[in-house]
Amino acid sequence: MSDLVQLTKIDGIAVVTINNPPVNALSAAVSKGIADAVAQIEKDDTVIAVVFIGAGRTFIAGADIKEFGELTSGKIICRESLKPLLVRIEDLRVPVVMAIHGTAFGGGLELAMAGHYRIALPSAQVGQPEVKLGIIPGAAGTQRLPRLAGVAKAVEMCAEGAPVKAEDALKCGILDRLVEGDLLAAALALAREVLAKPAAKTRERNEKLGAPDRNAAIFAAARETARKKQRGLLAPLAAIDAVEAATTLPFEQGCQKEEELFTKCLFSDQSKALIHAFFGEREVAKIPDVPKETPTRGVNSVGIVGAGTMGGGIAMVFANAGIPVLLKETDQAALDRGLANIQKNYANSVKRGRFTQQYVEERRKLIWPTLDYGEFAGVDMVVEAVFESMALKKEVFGQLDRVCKPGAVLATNTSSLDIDEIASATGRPQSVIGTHFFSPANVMRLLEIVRGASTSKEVIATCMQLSKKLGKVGVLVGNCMGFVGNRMFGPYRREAQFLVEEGASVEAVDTALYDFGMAMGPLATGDLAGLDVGWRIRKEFRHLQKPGIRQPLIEDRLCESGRFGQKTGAGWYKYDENRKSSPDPQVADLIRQWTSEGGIAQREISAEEIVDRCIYTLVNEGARLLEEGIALRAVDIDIIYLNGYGFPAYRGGPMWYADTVGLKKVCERIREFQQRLGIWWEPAPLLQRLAEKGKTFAEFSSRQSAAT
Ligand code: 3H9
Repeated sequence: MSDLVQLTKIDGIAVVTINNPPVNALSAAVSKGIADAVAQIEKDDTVIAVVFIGAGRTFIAGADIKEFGELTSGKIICRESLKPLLVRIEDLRVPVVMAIHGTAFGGGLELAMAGHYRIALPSAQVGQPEVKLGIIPGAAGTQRLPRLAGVAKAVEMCAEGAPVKAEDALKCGILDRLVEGDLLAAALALAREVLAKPAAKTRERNEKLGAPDRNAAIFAAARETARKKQRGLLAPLAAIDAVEAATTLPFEQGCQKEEELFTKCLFSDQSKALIHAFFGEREVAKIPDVPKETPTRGVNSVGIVGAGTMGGGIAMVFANAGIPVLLKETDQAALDRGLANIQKNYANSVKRGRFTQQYVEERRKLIWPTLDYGEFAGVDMVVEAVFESMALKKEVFGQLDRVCKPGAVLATNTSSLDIDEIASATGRPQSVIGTHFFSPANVMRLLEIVRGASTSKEVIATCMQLSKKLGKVGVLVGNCMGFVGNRMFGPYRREAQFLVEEGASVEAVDTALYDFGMAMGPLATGDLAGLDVGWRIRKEFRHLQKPGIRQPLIEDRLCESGRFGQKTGAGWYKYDENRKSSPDPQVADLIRQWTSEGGIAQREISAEEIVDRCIYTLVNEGARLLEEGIALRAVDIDIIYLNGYGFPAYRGGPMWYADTVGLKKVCERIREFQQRLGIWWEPAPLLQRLAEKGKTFAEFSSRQSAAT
């Protein structure tokens, strides 16, 4: 018997304990351990019942995802199917009780469903989250789940992948009993209780499989929802097909259909990209020179300077994590406006069913208004969220330096300004760090954490840990204009504008990128964020522009004519009172007029060119950031783009996408653009080198990590 799976016997009941920390992933070795245990149980006539349980913090969080990567990359050539083993468990002549705590996800739930009874702690969760990895359940989950939970619930769980709380799982029939306290004792008691009852095999329970008419409506609605809410993803549709097979085919044939769909999904680029994103999200938490033993500072109270859109949103983020907030403004009217906005946002969350009224009231009580910096004397951390002006930020940090206690973390929510210059306004630059939240701060998952030249490792570790507590994905980046996300976004939006100037319509540019999978087109994004923001920055930095280099001309003109985007009802598009956009012929006329004045030739531009120019400019700038060390690894850039900029997760992020296309091909296309369009398209040196050597960004990053 392996260390990963232990078989013991308690009063005739065989107890199979899975012990593969941290999450008891069902690796090949664990499956082998379970198969060995089952073989022994099959041979042992004295066994009267069986209990399966997980050691440590969970039951089983699913198949070992790392092994999927090894399989699709050819490192291992075959994976033994779990299905026959599950049938053997289901066919055991004695009752089998699955005892669930923590999570029974993916293969974990599939194993649990092969038992005859399922008992769980109320805190447990079950789910088939495979679609989030671009695959579908592969061990008969799509066939057993509808037999336990009914067709509608099974379709929802397999196609959407959301976890289901124990209480709901009990209601829909996935679980048979919830217990408080000692789970093993309760499972043994249940096993004894059901000794005399014939064991119901899930695969033979057909009563919940429904009628064809009703099922047809369920599948049609699910497909429509999947196409809308999981746009571009193949796995949700495959999952629906597989559950449908459970309702039309006998179990074994249904399983075959599931296997075909599973294999197709597993070897798809989408699945590789989503698995990259899953591990990437965990990888970015690991900072090579900030080991996980680095001491952290406790953050149990926070001050926020500025109650505008960002400050208010950030206050909600901390309050939602249970951390009390002192929210400061310069005058009572601004403070009242900020608090009213917070109240409105919370009310909307209640209306949309995201939070309960009680939850919101409790959170709201954690936000305390103040006009006085003096009140920040006791807080553990301050986040400055004032207007993007260096002079103002330095003044704020000077004040904070005077009032805050030693050891307080002093963070700035700048989206582009120099952290070191801000830190220079204090006598403690080691405590100063950037925390770049994305708007709306209480919704967006990304948090760029910006390391200044003097920021201490302790402060970095504190903010990385805090990001998790706040429900954010924290990515550590270096200090430069725009950091990682915005430094790449600048060229991306610039290219979108050049395309419009050269003859592509506003809608054609946005549609091409939307169809590529971006949450929104670049021009519509500008309208949403406010075109005036970039316009002001460009005006401030115009003196730095090199003469003779092409600059976009239309957005500045739109701003000069008062078109700031959604907030003024007009930008690249026009907007009605509900902020619904429509193409504006007036803009098309203005563009024609301005480009003709500027002498820019017009031509037909394909969707392919639009996508290549916009996405490859992201990649090219990403390569520079990587070589400069501003981004630690290619995956850090990917995670930033997936969580902060609406890049489609099933393409894995810009750097992963480029690796998938092949850097040689990407570099050749960039050279083609360079010849035709000039200076902005000089290929990044790192990209050129990797392309020449036939390497990927991922390989470059893993070599860098190994070297540190
Ligand atoms: C599947 O089951 C297919 C089946 O149909 C069978 C087909 C035959 N594998 O997230 P955390 C690692 S597909 C390998 O930080 P938390 C994770 O990388 C699978 N590794 O903890 C991390 O490693 P490190 C379906 C895994 O408490 C460490 O464990 N299941 C796996 O915040 C801790 O993870 C899923 O999709 C895995 N399955 O969250 C569930 N899971 O420390 C995926 C985790 O080196 N997992 N790791 O960075 C999760 O959703 C979360 O990990 C969970 C715990 C909620 C369980």
